[in-house]
Amino acid sequence: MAPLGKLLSSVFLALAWASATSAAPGPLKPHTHSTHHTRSIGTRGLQVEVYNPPSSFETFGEGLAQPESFAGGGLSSEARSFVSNRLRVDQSTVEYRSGFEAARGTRHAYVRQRANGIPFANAVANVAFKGNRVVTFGSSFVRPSRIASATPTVDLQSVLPTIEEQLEGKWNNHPASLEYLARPDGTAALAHVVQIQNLEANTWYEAFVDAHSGELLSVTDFSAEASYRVLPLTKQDLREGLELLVDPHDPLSSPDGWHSGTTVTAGNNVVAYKGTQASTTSQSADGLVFDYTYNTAVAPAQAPNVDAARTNAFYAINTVHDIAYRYGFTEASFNFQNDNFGKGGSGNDRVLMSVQDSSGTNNANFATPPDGQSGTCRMYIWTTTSPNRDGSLNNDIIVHEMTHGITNRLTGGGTARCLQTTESRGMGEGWSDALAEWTEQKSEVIADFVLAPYVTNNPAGIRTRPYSTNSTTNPLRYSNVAGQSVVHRIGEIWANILHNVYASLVGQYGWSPVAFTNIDGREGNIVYAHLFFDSLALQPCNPTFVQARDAWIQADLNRYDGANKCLLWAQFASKGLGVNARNFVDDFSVPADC
Ligand SMILES: [Ca+2]
Ligand SMILES: [Ca+2]
Ligand SMILES: [Ca+2]
Ligand SMILES: [Zn+2]
Repeated sequence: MAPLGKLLSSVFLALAWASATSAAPGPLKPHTHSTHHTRSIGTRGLQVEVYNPPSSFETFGEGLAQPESFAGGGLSSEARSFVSNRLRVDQSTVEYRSGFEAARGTRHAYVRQRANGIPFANAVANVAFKGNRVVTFGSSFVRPSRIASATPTVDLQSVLPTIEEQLEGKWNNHPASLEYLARPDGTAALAHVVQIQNLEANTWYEAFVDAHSGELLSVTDFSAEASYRVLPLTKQDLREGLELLVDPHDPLSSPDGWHSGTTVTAGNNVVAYKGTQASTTSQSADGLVFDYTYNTAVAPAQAPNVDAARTNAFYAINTVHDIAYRYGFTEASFNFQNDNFGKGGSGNDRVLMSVQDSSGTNNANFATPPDGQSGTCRMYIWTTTSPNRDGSLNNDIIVHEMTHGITNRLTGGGTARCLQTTESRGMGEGWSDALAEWTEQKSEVIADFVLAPYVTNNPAGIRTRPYSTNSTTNPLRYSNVAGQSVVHRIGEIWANILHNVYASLVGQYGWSPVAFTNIDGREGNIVYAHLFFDSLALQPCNPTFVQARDAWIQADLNRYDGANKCLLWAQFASKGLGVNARNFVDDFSVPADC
């Protein structure tokens, strides 16, 4: 039995709540979306219902003046005074937990409910002060119908093996604690709180174990990962095999994740769909699992292939978004996002990724309107094989298309009007091939690159020649632009020049396996990507080959103090883009100081 004092404080709490003002949350509600979440755990699909009491929230504009008696005690004291007064509960039931002072003098305090000297895990409140006035107040404090005894009758050690077995992990030795847990039936349970982790499965839970029954009451999932069966971006196409990737999003580039609260292939950066934007792929299991295999024996449009296609397209566009973000294609530089998180640029323009689009075959395209309007990518079925093949399982096609969006937005400041001449559109095709090639490198080995051999089942791919450092394999030069009006053929000339620039930089500085997320390395593939993105924003509207070359040279001066000037000139000049190149007449000379 609990000591008398503790019983009294429980009684006091219940009475206090009976006279609470409208500021307090109302009676506990039946099951609702905002308070309950059923979590499926582990390989056996254990169902655990997680409950959080409803939160009230009030905003006070210019703020509520606080009584003089509250002031001057510091944030902890002021917050506890306000909360206990506002909710009409004893100050001993309000425990200060944390706080900080933000920009412009706003002070934030976080408190939690306490009973019998023990804190609640899920009954909390937050107060913001501006000066000495309260500007907001949120609370999920509860009015329990019954509060369990503060003294455990089941000790943790005796039930730990069962909990570990249920959660398919092990206690990670983080000290266990004792907390109250507000329950959906209106009672407050006493819980042992213990962390259970499984390093192999990448799971990490905080378990709430009833200290009087030993029952697993609730869990906190620290990992919040998502998983997708896809072609990692370094793989070219389906022949290399799908893999289940866990949590591939880059938290710097996509701070709100890829789904923005949905459980389908739609989020802040892209919606991947077929037919209508509502026709997305749903998670295959709770917890943002998108695990769809691909059956090569049946047509792309047949299950499960369309789900595999939407999942891979969603993954690939998001991944290119995240990589490009690191290298400078951000909200402020006109990227594709619905929510720009207040970081500049125009939002509401995530990529609309139409998978197995019915408007064509044997191709793909990307339409780039100005910043603030969604880019639209149409991916088609390829019909030369039986069964047909799907461009959405060919990563270099997806990256090629997404790169059109990047180059059209970064050149000329987001107007989408600055890659419109034959020459600049041609280079647009080249940048798209070149970035696809860059993403599919797996080592420092420089190999010839063939674009999209899978969809046509043709080892020669869909361009006239491989991109190569061997000028017999690929003899294209600047002068080949003359008289060429097919933009993809012009693109091949530019992409082959960039292939040679890439090869030279990697030969000089080596290759980083983490270039997608670590942009600070000095390896050649990272240097290349920086110059690639930097030059796009520098070059003029509707650039020529000569101007695009000059933008690379200047980008290197800006970022690396010109450390690579002569390396770059050597590669450009080797393809006829030397210092005196103009009007599609080759020149092989480099500056005098190189
Ligand atoms: Ca995670
Ligand atoms: Ca994550
Ligand atoms: Ca935008
Ligand atoms: Zn293209």
